[in-house]
Amino acid sequence: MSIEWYPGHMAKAKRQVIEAMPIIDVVVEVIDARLPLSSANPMLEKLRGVKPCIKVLNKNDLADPLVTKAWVEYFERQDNVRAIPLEAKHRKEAGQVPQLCRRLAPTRGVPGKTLRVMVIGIPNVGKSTLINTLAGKKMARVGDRPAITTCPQQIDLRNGIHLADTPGLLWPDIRNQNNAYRLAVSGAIGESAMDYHDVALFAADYLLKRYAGRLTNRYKIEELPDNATALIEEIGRRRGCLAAGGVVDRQRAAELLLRELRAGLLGRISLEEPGQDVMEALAAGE
Ligand SMILES: Nc1nc2c(ncn2[C@@H]2O[C@H](COP(=O)(O)OP(=O)(O)O)[C@@H](O)[C@H]2O)c(=O)[nH]1
Ligand SMILES: [Mg+2]
Repeated sequence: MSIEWYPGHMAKAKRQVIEAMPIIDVVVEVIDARLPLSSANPMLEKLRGVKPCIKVLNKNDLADPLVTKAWVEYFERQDNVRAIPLEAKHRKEAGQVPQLCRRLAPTRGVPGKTLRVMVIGIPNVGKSTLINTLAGKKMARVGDRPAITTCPQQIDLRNGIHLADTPGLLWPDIRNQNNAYRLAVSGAIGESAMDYHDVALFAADYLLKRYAGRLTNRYKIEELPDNATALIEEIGRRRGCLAAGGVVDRQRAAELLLRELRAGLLGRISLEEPGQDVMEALAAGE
């Protein structure tokens, strides 16, 4: 799962997206509904220019429905942009994507005028899953290598729409520490890249602030501690993550919290809300 981005990879991936763009009628940008900005590459806005775009807020099954609703409104205020929350492996939900493509490019998708669609996004957001669901069989490449061919093969969806079979691959902005933490919490970037306990501390701090009730429910902690370190200790104690001498094994407690959060066991949780990036930039004195 760990993704190593080198300048060479990035330049090549970007070039491939640029080369594919001229023939594309609608860009389908897949982002993670739990962290829509952190899981995007801001450069895509420039690369797609005036091309219409569908923001697929994927992994909607894991995200907080109220926050997702706010994100849909946020994105739909942008020109030429539509946003739909969905679960990529859900056939009916994914089926909304080609329908929206038609609405965004009404002159295409008729005989002689194929509507060409490309799925773009950072690693692990669900691009291949979405392509597989739309194609109806396993044909998209699985894995995170950038497209190998500069002229991607097209999948004929048999409704006037052609879908590039290799997703456009871009990278997240992990120079921003908060973005990097959110991506790590979501499972999008490899554990090797960050300290597990640090990532869990970030998650614990956020959960205490925004989803305290979920912590109480899941871990049966009536009086929640006021800080992330103490919370992880308490979760470890309650779940028997103990090392020799009966002290809490914080690493194991951290892993448990992250695993359960990612699996949706604390309920549907979003890690980012509209406007949060502005607040964070202000807090950082930028
Ligand atoms: N819960 C959930 N998991 C998803 C969804 N879509 C994809 N995934 C999972 O996310 C991981 C990455 O998916 P993949 O399609 O390979 O992402 P890609 O790197 O963008 O092509 C896989 O483990 C998928 O099963 C979704 O809608 N909900
Ligand atoms: Mg893939």
